[in-house]
Amino acid sequence: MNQDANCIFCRIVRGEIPSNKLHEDENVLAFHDVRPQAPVHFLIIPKEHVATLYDAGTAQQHAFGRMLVLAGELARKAGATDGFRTIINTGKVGHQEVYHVHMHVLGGPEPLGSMLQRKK
Ligand code: DGP
Repeated sequence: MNQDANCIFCRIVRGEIPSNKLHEDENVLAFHDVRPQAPVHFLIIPKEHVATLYDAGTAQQHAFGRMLVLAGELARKAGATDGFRTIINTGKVGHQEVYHVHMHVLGGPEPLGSMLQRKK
């Protein structure tokens, strides 16, 4: 599996940086965001290092499909039972901070919050 020695999220996958995990399987990991923007805010990532959605290909189809399939199940378990937002930031214009693909899942009573406004 492709990994990047210095990537923060690869280091979380390897257990070198602690995270508050919601789910782990062969291909994906889900953990709470360290800077929550909503009452429920977690990230789902592929375990393989893929920097951005620009770098995605058929090799990632299974893991990326798994990320989408897990979003609702994990959102419900985390307490977001009335809906949620999914956001994948890509590149500079997309305000991507961590260059390892991740899907934000934001829910709870006020999930809109500052996520779409921040950094403007
Ligand atoms: P962005 O790349 O802008 O889509 O967002 C990156 C998110 O990653 C941001 O909401 C904060 C979160 N984050 C960054 N470093 C860590 C970390 O070490 N642990 C956890 N749990 N979240 C992190």
